[in-house]
Amino acid sequence: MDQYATMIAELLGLAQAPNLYDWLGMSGIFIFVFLTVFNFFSPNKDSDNKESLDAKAGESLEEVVKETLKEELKPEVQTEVKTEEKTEAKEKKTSWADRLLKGLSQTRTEVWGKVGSILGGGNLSDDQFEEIEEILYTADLSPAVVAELLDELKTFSKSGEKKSDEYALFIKEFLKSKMDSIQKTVNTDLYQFDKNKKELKVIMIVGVNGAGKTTTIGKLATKLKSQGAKVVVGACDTFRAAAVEQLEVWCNRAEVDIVKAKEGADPSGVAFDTVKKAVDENADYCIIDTAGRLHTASNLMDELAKTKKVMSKVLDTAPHETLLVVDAITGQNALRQAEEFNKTLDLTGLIFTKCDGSSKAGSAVGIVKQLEVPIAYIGVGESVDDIDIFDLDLYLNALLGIA
Ligand SMILES: Nc1nc2c(ncn2[C@@H]2O[C@H](COP(=O)(O)OP(=O)(O)OP(=O)(O)O)[C@@H](O)[C@H]2O)c(=O)[nH]1
Ligand SMILES: [Mg+2]
Repeated sequence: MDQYATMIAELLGLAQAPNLYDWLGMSGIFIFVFLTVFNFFSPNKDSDNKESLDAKAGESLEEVVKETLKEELKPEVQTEVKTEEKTEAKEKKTSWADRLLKGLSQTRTEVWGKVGSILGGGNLSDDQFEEIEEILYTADLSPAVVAELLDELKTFSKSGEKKSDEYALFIKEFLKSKMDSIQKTVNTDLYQFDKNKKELKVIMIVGVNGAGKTTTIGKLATKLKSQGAKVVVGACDTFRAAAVEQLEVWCNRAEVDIVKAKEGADPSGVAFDTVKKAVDENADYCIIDTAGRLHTASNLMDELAKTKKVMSKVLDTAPHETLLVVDAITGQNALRQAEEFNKTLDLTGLIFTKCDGSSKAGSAVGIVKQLEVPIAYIGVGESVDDIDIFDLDLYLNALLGIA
């Protein structure tokens, strides 16, 4: 042992064999050098991340990279990323939801807001239920629907104290149950152009004066064209020259073809020519505008029936859809109109317009239930984006203020 100590002493240039303190010092130096060398060759942070990436192999690459980056970002940068993501998602998802929410704001505040504040107040008296009944009538729900809803609300309120948002959900489920099965019968071809389905769809649009037929056709033609469909529009409102001009402005803007005739021409003839052009040119959609008329004017209703029949002479399945445009402002009176149009034309759907600026948007429930005809589209303004598919959940949430 002594000879090793003497060797080390010589190597280190020490005058004598190392004592205990020399050993301790040397061990310290050795440990320091070892740790430095070990740390240099050891796996670094990148490979740690690689391992965690491998572990997340089941997730999408994009998500994993995002998560990994986020973990490494400073807290303030993370907050920015989150806010940006939220804004992007909101813009994509809720632009129509926002329009609808805004459009239905009058009905929501004037009807459901008031009902909700009474219901949320706890123990309800008969007087309060009478007040609720009166408010519900202003939404133009049908009397039968109001009576049934009141009964259900009374039973629900007896089962213990509830908050107003619990009542809102209860009312939503009630209204949904009245419309859901009918809404499921909407033909989805109306919503979304499928380029693989090379089949012409002829859509006839009818309604009373000023309901919003021409504007709706303009919006729909724009929507379908932007999906890549070839659209031909027929100006069968030959009653007024201005009606053709109005439709022409929409068609030019949407860059779709229009078939028109002179003022006073037979609307059936224009309908015939339009469907023929659509067939000959392999169009995807053919939309027929008609002159507004009162449902009580039997000669004008007969004229509509004739226009409808003529289309089937060109294409025996046409028109595939006969849609009644209903102005929400009309409220319960719209039910009478809808019944008459349905009798003459066998409607396949409704388009609910002008839901903005009216507190009677609730009339949709009664009309759908009574007529057993679904709502295909809902309009909440005059601009081209103010129309979309009638989504029952979205509609009821917007109506009742459910987030
Ligand atoms: N606020 C609002 N206005 C609308 C909506 N839809 C249509 N309008 C307006 O209602 C008015 C009548 O619309 P039209 O499209 O001409 O109605 P129409 O049914 O074709 O009328 P006639 O051809 O005269 O029977 C126009 O001023 C439209 O801009 C809507 O959803 N909301
Ligand atoms: Mg018109």
